[in-house]
Amino acid sequence: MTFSLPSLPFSPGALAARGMCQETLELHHGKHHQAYVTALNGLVDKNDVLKGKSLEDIIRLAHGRDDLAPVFNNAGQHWNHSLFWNSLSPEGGGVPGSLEKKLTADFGGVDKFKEQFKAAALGQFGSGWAWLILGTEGRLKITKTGNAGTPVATREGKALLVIDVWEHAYYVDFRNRRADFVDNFLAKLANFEFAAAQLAAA
Ligand code: MN3
Repeated sequence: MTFSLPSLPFSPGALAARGMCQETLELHHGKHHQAYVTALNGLVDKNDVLKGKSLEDIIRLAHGRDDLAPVFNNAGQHWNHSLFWNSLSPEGGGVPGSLEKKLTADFGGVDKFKEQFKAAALGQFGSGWAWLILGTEGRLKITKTGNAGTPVATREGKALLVIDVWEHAYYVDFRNRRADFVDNFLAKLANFEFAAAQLAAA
């Protein structure tokens, strides 16, 4: 199987008025994400065991194996970024009623969810990701992963929403201010409609 860069679900300039400029998206999607896809294809092409396998199977197979660390890193980054683009919206920030109800049941309210999500995003030392996940026991939870870490590898549930906290995600728009980037994401960019749809489909 050859992997390819998914199209953005919006035009690259569509988020500029909401705190993520076109340059950020052109670099992040067109250069960073494309580089992970290109590297992954090159690695899979040389490995008969991985050839033809799904992205999820490749991630799980490579997880924890030193000899397949480059495979894991590029496959994880491809999967994580593909979810991240869907976690952004030009109409982001609004929480639909169905998701609000579940966030209230599992976190005590939307604001409490946002506080915990922000704490995870800021508490991730160095590069990584913060996640809203539907756990296997049916409760929502927040996790964080370093570098290319992904809940696909650990099978800890279904990822509903993710924020990329690698510096390349926010340096053009917010410089070193990760907290402002996370606040802006939650207020203006987060595609809670997508998260609600993921939840409904689970
Ligand atoms: Mn990134």
